[in-house]
Amino acid sequence: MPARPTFDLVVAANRLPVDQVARPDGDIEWQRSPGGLVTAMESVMHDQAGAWVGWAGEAGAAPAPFEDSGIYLRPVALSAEEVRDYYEGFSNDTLWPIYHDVIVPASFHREWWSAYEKVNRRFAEAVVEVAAPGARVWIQDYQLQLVPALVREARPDVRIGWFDHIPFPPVGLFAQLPWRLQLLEGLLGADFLGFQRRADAQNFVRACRELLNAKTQRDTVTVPGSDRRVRASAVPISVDFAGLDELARRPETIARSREIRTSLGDPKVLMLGVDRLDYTKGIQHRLKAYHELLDEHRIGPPEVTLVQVATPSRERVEAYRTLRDEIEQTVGRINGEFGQIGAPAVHYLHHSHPREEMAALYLAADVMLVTPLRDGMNLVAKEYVACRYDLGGALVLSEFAGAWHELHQTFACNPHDIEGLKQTILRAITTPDKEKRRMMRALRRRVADHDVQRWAARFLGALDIAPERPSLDPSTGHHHGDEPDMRSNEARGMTQ
Ligand code: GDG
Repeated sequence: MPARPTFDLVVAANRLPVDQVARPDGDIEWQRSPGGLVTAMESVMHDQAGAWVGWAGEAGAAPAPFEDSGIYLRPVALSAEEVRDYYEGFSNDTLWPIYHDVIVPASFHREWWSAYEKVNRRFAEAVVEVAAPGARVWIQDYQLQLVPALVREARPDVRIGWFDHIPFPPVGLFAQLPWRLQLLEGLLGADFLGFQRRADAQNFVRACRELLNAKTQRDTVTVPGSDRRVRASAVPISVDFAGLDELARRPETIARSREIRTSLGDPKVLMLGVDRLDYTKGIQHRLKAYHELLDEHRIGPPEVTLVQVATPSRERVEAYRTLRDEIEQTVGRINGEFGQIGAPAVHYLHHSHPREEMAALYLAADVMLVTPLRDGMNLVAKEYVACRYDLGGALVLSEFAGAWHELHQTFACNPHDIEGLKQTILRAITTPDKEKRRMMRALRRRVADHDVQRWAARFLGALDIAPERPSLDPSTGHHHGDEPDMRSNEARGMTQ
């Protein structure tokens, strides 16, 4: 048997960046899923070979490891019960609600926790198997919070980073978790922990101080019972700006965006929402504001219309099934009351679309509605900006999205304030084009400069120097506290 290959860079994420598709002849093949994370990884993997550890998406035995476009993929098996308990259960029905302000109540089940522990152990074993001596290991997200400590236990030679794609909750909410200490100890196995916002990193540091009695200083936690230090700071994720900009400029995309507008009856104002169908995304709040605007005759079809893409998500979790029913009922009611023949008030699409179609939709939309109640970052907001090479469009953005801390020239809103949201939507419609172009230009500068390639480079740079030089930002040489986020936005006021 040939020796198993090992790699200097190992990524571990719940999902592999490929999907299994059955061919007509019954064979299966793998299709690359074009997420931002994959693009980011490709950008850091050209001069070093990398491996990716993750679940292939189907319950049962794992396929053998294989290579895809230069990345060694190491599948991890999950049984049907593990998918239910580790993934749908503990990850999506315990951690997800706690980490998103308990918008819906969280469920606590001890057998879910056991499955979470067991699966995290399996991921750690796979990482250990493919990591070369001294490798950099980059673990992704809330499904794998125990992996850092498990990898460290087996392999003190490797450097371990973890990135949190979702918010990290305030200690008052985090403390509800019966397994809060194990989760913190799991994460403290890392050398560097990256978060979307400074507030998330601060929540983590505070949880270590209050729940573990750990010594903390600014962004650094000293692991109790040792002198090892772990750094926790903000490295906000982004999108492949150049790739999206290029896609949006293609003649086919431009033609398709015109075609979309024509088939919608050439509305004066096309509004767009694009979300996974999730209760964190504020889809109901958005529909309520829209419904009231129609009801008050401030807007109406055929001049104004709304396209809502709600991509199917986590359909076996009860809260998601209920949400889908609620949203579909609301859409039906709005269309029943305000639609006209050939001109519905809401075009609701509950299926996913190819990336080319998404780019055409972004390019077609005059007003993009991004109104989450809580969101780690929200890539849709940044994708919209990256596609608007024409400087058209207006972005309505919730203060509760991580993206709001970076994207300053938006129509900012508090989605809980329905009256305020209505005003903001009207302002996004009526603000003169010249002003909107100025805003879009500023937004594009920000996203172009802070793209996903830079995010990955910053994360790995921080991992390389942590924790010896804890407070230095590798990309700018500035201290992290200098980052323009929350404070500058607060200074502007939230009413823009
Ligand atoms: C988590 C955090 C954080 C959606 N529908 C289709 C489609 N999409 C793509 C979008 C976008 C992605 O899915 C959704 O990303 P978001 O960032 O908006 O939200 P989450 O899925 O909740 O992601 C979030 C993110 O992780 C990254 O760290 O920003 O806060 O919750 O890229 O374009 N793509 C295609 N067809 C669709 O129908 N092709």
